[in-house]
Amino acid sequence: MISTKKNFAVQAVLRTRTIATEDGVLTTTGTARTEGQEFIEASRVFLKDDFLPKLIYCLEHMSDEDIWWRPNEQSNSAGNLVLHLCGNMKQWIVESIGGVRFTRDRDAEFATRDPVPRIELVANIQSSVGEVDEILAALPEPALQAIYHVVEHFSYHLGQILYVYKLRTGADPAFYRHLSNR
Ligand code: NI
Repeated sequence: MISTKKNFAVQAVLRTRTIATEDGVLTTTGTARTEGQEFIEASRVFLKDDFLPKLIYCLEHMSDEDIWWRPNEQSNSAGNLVLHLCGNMKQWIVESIGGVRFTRDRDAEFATRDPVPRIELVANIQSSVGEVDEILAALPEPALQAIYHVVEHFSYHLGQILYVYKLRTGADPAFYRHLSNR
């Protein structure tokens, strides 16, 4: 859990973003000196402390059949979307910003039909987010556009995966229960 220490009053919206933890609010540290640094830190919080745990929750609460289920050939399975998120983060951040060579096979991310074991999917997304986080932690402030793309892209596909999770399990993970007064 990242604590809140507000040193100055900019970026209030990012700093007070709430996620669904039992005990409440997840924010940046408030120690960033520039808006660019605050943006980078907030992006790390989104990816590592907000999106990643939700994605792993879904994977751990679906069967392999659910993870690789697709409603039709035009729609991706949750498993394929996880492979796709890993490829996207490695290309845009790890290779483009971090300079670590990575040969992406984007088509294979969508084409894979042999179920990749859940444990491998989880390890893959964890290490991809971990590599991204390390690079962003050491980044002064360029490449905001790439970070913006990767964060919005992760959120977009996380929403699809959550939708599959609900369709297949009939369960509600209640990630946003803190926003409801019922
Ligand atoms: Ni995509």
